[in-house]
Amino acid sequence: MQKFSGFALLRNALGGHQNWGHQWRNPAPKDEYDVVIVGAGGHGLGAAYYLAKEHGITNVAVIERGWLGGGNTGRNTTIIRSNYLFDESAALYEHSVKLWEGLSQDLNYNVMYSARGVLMLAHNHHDVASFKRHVHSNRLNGVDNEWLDADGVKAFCPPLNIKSMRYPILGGALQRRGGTARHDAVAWGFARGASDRGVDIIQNCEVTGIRRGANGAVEGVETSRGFIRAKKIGVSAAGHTSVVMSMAGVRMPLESYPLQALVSEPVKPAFDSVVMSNTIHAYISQSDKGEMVIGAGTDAYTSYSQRGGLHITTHTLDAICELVPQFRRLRMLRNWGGIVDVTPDRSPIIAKTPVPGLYVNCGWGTGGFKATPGSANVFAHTIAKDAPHPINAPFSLERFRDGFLIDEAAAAAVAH
Ligand code: FAD
Ligand code: PYC
Repeated sequence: MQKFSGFALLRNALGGHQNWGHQWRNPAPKDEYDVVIVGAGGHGLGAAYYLAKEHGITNVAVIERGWLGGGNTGRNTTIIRSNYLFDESAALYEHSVKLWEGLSQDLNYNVMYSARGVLMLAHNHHDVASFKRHVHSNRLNGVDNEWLDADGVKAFCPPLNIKSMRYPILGGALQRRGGTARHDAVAWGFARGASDRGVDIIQNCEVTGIRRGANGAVEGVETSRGFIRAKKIGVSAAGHTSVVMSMAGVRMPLESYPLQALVSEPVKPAFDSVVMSNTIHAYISQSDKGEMVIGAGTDAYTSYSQRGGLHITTHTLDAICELVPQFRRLRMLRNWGGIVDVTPDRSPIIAKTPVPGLYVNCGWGTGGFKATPGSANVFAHTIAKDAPHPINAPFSLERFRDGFLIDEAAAAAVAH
């Protein structure tokens, strides 16, 4: 694999940047693999990377119906944080943040992780009580989070209007280690690292069926490029997980909704943190290109179309204009949607399934980007060992049967 270093940059600059090699191979599918992963988003590619790196399992294919990183991985607003309420979630999301902190070095690929602080705003007394509870719970779990009063919010993020609005800001919960990363780079970095270790990434190849043998175990996947035999199959298909799992006869406790985001025209650096408000349905940060990255809550109806209702985004822009009045004259550049897979308790499922050899990583809803390295890491463990890692053991399918729910609706921070 071509290494990125100061020296390599200099050498390639002298050559006019014409000599960089391809970052991953583009092979034809083999007849058989030890593991097939369905979905080349960050979670699927990351699982393949950790299967190869940590478990020595390299006869792996990641099968993607479109292009790698073209799903929610390439459509999200890149917020990273681990300020979830329950012990199980804190362990999972904090595992991920710790991996983010060293990911660029691990992959030798700059994922542009920027710990610029994530501030969650409180606009009413319920918000204040709820966020303070999160702060205390997080600190007990060793996760950084601090309460700021209204003046503290203003000092941390001066562009915010804290008083002259319908729901004034009463305070906020700040996780300073939270922030953002470059979404495409995460997919590309994992793809590069996995491919270099022997993983085949097969793009433009749709999984259309899952074949099971007489004993019920998986035998392989039917695809638009023919049948591919596999001893194990890991499904990481986000909004289309229910569709793929139904191919094996497994009904999932998931609903799929559109979630929209938009960006403004690029402007000079004006907003150096991430601010979220669940109560008035808006969140905002500034990308490295200068665009304001803005998002809303989910649309109210289930759908597989990667677009949503215009009234959702206009409502969010109303909220942004109240929060940061100086942005009233910004023009919006692009708007898009992704399909997010939501569980009844707003926590993910990373688990074995009732079908031998079939594993699933889904239910990330509006919040799985932050979890990409951590989830991929424990999903790889689950596939390799045919047993969950202690971190993802609580995130089983059976919890919906047995009632051990992990209700993170408040920490999801995006209304859905
Ligand atoms: P994806 O990247 O969607 O990958 C799944 C892949 O499976 C897709 O590429 C798809 O094409 C493929 N696939 C599906 N069906 C098949 C098939 N039959 N055959 C082959 N391939 C198939 N999370 C955060 O933590 N922070 C945020 O700020 C944030 N903002 C968001 C904003 C928006 C607008 C959206 C839509 C989501 C946001 N999320 C956020 C959620 C986050 O994007 C997702 O949880 C996460 O990216 C999921 O990653 P993934 O790899 O599981 O899925
Ligand atoms: O989970 O932090 C999050 C998030 C922000 C925007 C969408 N999801």
